Amino acid sequence: MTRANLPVDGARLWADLMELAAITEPGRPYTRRSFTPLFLEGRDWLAGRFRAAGLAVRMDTGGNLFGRLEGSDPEAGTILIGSHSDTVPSGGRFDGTAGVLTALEIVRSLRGSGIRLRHAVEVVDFLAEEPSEYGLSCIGSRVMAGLMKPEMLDYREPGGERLGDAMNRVGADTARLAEAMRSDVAAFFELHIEQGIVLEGQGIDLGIVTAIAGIARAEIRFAGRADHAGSTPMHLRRDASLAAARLVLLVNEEAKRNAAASRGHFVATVGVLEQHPNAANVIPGDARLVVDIRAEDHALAQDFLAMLEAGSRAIAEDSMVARSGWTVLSNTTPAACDAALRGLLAEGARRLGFSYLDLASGAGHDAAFVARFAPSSMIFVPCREGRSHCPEEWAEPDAIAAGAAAIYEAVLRFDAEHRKPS
Ligand code: HGY
Ligand code: MN
Ligand code: MN
Repeated sequence: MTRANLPVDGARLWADLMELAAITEPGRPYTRRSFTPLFLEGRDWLAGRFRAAGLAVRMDTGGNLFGRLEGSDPEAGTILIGSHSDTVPSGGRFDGTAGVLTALEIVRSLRGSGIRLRHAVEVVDFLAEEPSEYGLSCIGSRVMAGLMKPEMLDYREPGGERLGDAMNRVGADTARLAEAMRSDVAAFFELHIEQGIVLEGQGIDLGIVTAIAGIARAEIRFAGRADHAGSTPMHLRRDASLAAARLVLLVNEEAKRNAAASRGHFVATVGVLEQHPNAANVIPGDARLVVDIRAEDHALAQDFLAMLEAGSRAIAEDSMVARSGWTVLSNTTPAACDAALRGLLAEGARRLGFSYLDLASGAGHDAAFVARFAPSSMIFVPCREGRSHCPEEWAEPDAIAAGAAAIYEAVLRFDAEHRKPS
């Protein structure tokens, strides 16, 4: 898809994307994990780009980074555009960063064309959207939505650091999280790669997201007894890995059953599977699993959690081990995207001559948390073979520019039409 005369500079945007992608762990591209020195290096780079574009740079108490361009009407409120700059381990170059950098490109293009909106426009890089080593995702947007529970700040990463301390270390202020909550956001737009195969498979230029699946994550621990793998008779073993393997099977079988139940999008997997001491000739004494559940139907996800709680207890008993831990790490409801903003994105796509499709998101996004406090919308661009969360992740420059242009058009239209409720 190529369209001449887009209102944004696709080449400049692409150059930014590749420059930020180069800030990665050299040994496992593309990795810029939240709270790490590399993440902070990426943020410094972003802040520099925001300043170079003439934006006022600040960080809120939730650790979110903003670049702000004032509007002509201080009563009009703020149009927020952005995503996240942290990655999964060995992730891609576009998940999150495409949303932050298209936001920057949109503001640069508005300024470059001499357009002064009534609304202020803010580019945002939300803190730690990906599930971090502390066991929680969407940290910055969760704070903005007022949904960061105090006990979550005590979550610890394997080295023992508290999440709250890590947040303060990167510039947040966990003693003043409430100050990050906003009432001035009139609209939020997030561009993201689809991380699925629908758009590419149907040759559609853009996806307009209808709803974002709810995410539940549960941590389960089994405690058996480490013993000699060669001399311990089978009937005396208390093998934690046996219980773990049975739980993986249970998750897969029950998720497939739910997915076929025609109650909307439903998937689940065991994304974290650790056993200790993880040595060939030692019967694993301990196992730790984190189950990731996505559902459009919130009640179905709650039923699945209840099944997991009972099922893991039964598996432990049957495997002669103890279930030594059951924690629901997070449990968010599905989020609907704002119908009026979806209409503006569709109109923008039409005006630019792009095909588009309404579709739900199985992936979680900051937009789901923004939807708790402001009208929130997302536009998807195709990614090659639907691949994401891997170095093979790829999106075409023209596709990203098209998504940026559709948001640009929607922002102009929103600014012209939206009057703050008196
Ligand atoms: O896990 C997700 O759904 C998102 O990519 N963070
Ligand atoms: Mn992701
Ligand atoms: Mn993402």
